[in-house]
Amino acid sequence: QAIAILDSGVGGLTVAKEVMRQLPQEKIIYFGDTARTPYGPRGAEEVARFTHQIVDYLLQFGPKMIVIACNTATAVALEEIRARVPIPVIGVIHPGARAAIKTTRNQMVGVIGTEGTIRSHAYEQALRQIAPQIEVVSRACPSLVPLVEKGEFRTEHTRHVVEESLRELRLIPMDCLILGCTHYPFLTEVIGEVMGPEVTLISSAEETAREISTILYHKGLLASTGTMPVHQFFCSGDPRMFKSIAQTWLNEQIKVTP
Ligand code: DGN
Repeated sequence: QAIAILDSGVGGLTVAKEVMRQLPQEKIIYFGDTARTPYGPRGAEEVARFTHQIVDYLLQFGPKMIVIACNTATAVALEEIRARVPIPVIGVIHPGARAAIKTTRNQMVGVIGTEGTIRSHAYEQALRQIAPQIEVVSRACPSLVPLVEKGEFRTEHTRHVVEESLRELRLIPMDCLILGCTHYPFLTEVIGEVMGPEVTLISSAEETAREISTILYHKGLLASTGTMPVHQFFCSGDPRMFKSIAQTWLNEQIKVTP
């Protein structure tokens, strides 16, 4: 039985990679909705509808768990999907918030994400529920996902767009910044350079993988020892760019089914 991971495109691969590292025996079935990316500018209802469709598609494979590796989809659909699906379902917002709470020293945390995620205030809620003293400053960065989907991680243009997107946040004395979109870890180097060394960048991938591990352990669902998983990748659009980005990021050859 596999762990099913979904995103609007290549972003969830940042979570998949961490799952492969922390849980090397687990098989992953990944779905990237590259034909309909980006989700950020879409309304909540539409993103929720797409997420339900992908979950239904993935359920055909009889997974043991579903990971909504997209903040935009987590913000609008996690609770509904949890309520209707009989297996564990997790999103990426709570793990990201938890990682920031562990990291911040000055209790001032920045959040960047898509318009959908920022509009939902899901991070503020997740952070304040656990640590009400934390001050949260958030900004939508709608230009970043399209750059990542095009594989433009380190170009001059990317640097310029990141600088523009983070211009106001740089003036705020936060000590950590949540990359509240699973696409953003592809831009870690540039974002790190722009924010400067005093700001720790938080990706939810590591903490999400840890949560998956804990749930599978407690439910007695960890893969049996000695299995060598063959992961499966699906995308709804042209598989060429997806495959090229995925192979470079995961550092392995993969097969992508369109
Ligand atoms: N990777 C998605 C997220 O974490 O919000 C965003 C993708 C998008 O489609 N804008």
